[in-house]
Amino acid sequence: MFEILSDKLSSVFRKLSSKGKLTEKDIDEGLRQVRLALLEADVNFKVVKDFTARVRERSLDTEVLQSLTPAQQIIKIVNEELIGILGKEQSQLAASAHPPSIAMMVGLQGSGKTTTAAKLALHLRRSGQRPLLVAADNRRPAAIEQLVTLGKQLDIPVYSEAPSAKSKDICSHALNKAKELAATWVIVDTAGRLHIDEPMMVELAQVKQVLNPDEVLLAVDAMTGQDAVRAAEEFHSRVSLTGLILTKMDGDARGGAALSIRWVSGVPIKFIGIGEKADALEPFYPNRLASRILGMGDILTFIEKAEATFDQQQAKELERKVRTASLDLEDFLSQLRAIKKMGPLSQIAEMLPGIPQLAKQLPEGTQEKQLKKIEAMILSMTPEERHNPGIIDGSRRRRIVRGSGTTPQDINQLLNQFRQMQKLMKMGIKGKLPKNIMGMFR
Ligand SMILES: Nc1nc2c(ncn2[C@@H]2O[C@H](COP(=O)(O)OP(=O)(O)OP(=O)(O)O)[C@@H](O)[C@H]2O)c(=O)[nH]1
Ligand SMILES: [Mg+2]
Repeated sequence: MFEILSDKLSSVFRKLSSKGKLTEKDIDEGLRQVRLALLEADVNFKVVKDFTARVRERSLDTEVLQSLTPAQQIIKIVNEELIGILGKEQSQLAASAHPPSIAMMVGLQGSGKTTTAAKLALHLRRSGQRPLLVAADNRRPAAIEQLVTLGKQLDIPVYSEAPSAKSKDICSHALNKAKELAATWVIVDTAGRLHIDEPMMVELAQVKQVLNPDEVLLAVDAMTGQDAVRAAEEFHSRVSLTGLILTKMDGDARGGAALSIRWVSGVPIKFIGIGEKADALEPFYPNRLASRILGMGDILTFIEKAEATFDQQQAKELERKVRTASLDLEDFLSQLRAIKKMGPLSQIAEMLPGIPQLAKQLPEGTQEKQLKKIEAMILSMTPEERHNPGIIDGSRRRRIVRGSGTTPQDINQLLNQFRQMQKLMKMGIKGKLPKNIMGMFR
């Protein structure tokens, strides 16, 4: 989503870095390009203005200008200010002191309320909660059915009534059900409209009164750009939101909504939706998104995913190997398999520094095939070759090609990738990568 913006910003920083000492003129020229890049990404103009003014003021500080690496200082400032407009700290769900805690999903039609309600329930259950989903969208019978089906798939209870019931009644009955089930969270799906209108707001206000929710979460479609920002402002003024969930962040929107909505509406972004599946929901971290935009890769998110996927034993062993830089192709294969379990490769790749470029070169849908090929090649190697790929010469390569049904180029590519990875590991050992990447296998 942030690729174009990210590319443009990198090129501005590269130019600044190549200059060494910077003058006010250099900074203004750099900032002019930053401003254009942000506007092109559909970021709200007020946000852009405020942001560039702050970066400019801080960059012109003599300490920055006279430092040995002014460009890097400026990148640091841009990073901090980006985090600022994205909301500074991570904003968590507010749980009630007296469970069940109650979250009400609101949003325009098609913004992702129902899907997100189910995702949220799954997220909560994974963190040890007992969620109950409530189908209070009685405008479309299919909407109730949709939530019931999602609940069945995830094995999460759903409270629903006939479509003729009033949503506020459904909600009050659902609260009884929650007590009966000893649920710790109640997540209520409500009806959307194409546009914000009076009947919807009246209904939401009624439901809110019955529920007295701890969280009123607006699902906003990140693909709709500044319309999403306007919707957030309006919903907030009518039903007092406690949080935003930006959905469809996996789409190819330019990112303007994500970069403006917190600043304009004043409501924190709590989660982002990154796919249609039930586990495609992530807590929102302003600092991680900022470093992703600045091309530093979202290492922390990656680590969390890795932590959830690798098992402990395997993790310990890998950590030892990373520490001693004795990773071999066998490990490479098991890592690739584990990474695949974490989600689509392109999504994972986007989170790693330097890899987004690489990910772009991977044609969509070839990942599965690619992995199979890699598997076949590694399986066609002798244990010695897997352990010490350096010994693979022309004749060994020909044997592997025959055994795996691939081409010599495939083998070379694999060996190159492997060498790259080893280099990365070695850099990590020398402390060039953030310490946290070492925690990835813990
Ligand atoms: N790619 C992608 N699709 C999403 C995401 N969240 C929701 N969707 C899709 O968006 C469509 C609409 O989602 P719903 O959850 O039904 O939206 P809704 O707000 O409940 O819609 P109404 O009930 O009609 O108002 C569905 O096809 C979802 O699969 C996301 O994060 N990424
Ligand atoms: Mg719905």
